[in-house]
Amino acid sequence: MNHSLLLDALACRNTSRRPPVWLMRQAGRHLASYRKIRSRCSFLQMCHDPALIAEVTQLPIDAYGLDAAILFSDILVIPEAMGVGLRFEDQVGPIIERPIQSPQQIEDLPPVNIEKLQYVAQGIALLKRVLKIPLIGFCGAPFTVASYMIEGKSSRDLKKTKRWMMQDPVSFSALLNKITDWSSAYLRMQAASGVDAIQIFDSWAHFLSHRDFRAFSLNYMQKLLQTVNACCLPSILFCKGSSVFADQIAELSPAGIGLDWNCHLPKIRQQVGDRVCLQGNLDPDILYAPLDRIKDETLRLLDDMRGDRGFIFNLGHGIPPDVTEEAVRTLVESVKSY
Ligand code: 1CP
Repeated sequence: MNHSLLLDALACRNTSRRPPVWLMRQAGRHLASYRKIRSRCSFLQMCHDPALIAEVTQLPIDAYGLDAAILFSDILVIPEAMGVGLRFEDQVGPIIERPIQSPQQIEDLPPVNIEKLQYVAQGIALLKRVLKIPLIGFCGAPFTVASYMIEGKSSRDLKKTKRWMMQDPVSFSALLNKITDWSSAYLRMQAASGVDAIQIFDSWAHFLSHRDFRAFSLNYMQKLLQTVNACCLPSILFCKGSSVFADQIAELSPAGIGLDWNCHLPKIRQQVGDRVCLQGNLDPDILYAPLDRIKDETLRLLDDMRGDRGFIFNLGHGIPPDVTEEAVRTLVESVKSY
């Protein structure tokens, strides 16, 4: 893939009239075609089946003509491969069957065995045969993945995780190191299978103070970034909280920073200089607004970033599952016809 809007923007040299556009959670429940497949199998069955990985990854590309595909999978396939047990319950979300409750359980976690994630490599190989646009691979940031392994499910406040971090930072770091080792091997496997870029999701970074973000999240993402750099792929670090952590993230020199919707992107551009790509950052809930308002807000952001060679249009977090396809199409078409 020598030339694409996405890869140009990640290299800060997109000189076309518009930025590339893709959307976090583009392959999700808001799509009728997704819900149809999902009605006959569970979410995890979809994640484990290479043919379904390939099919579902392409659903939003066929529906909207986006500029990049993101691998259909989940950040929690790593804890699953680490043996803690995973299931997804409707209306509840992910459940870790044997959450981490003692330092001994961290010691007992198995060494990296990437064979367990071979189905992802097979899904990527199938996709690379047919996709004409870049494929983004991904994993979760070790801090966010650790929080699910400790909490055992989605949490509003990450109390167990932060209590552990405050009371016993040594064993907490041991857990982060183990997740980092698995994630590095996983990213190498994705790179070897043919992904064109990597995004790392730190969805719960905003629960951390400025200093703890560096100690317990950024330092581990830096290791993952080194892995991705060694594979010669561009990386995007997305953090919920990147509005406040952007300067710290920029210090690591990723190709791109994914911004949540709290910040004004031109201000972040001033802050971090022009050698890093910025991705974002409409409030995902704009997709509940009337179509003309969606269009106006999309154009406002495009005007804000007009002429910026390193800008990728996206939301500030994932597409909500209950918005209409018409809303998403309005957004994408407003970008593409800019
Ligand atoms: O019931 C269903 O059909 C499952 C819904 C669903 C989907 C479509 C889940 C469950 N995960 C996904 C796909 C997914 N997850 C992708 C696919 C590519 C895409 O289209 O974007 C990606 C990149 C993820 C990553 C992911 N999973 C994150 C990080 C990104 C983010 O949204 O912050 C997190 C935190 C998860 C955990 C997860 N997976 C699913 C749920 C319901 C949750 C929990 C979310 C929470 O705790 O609030």
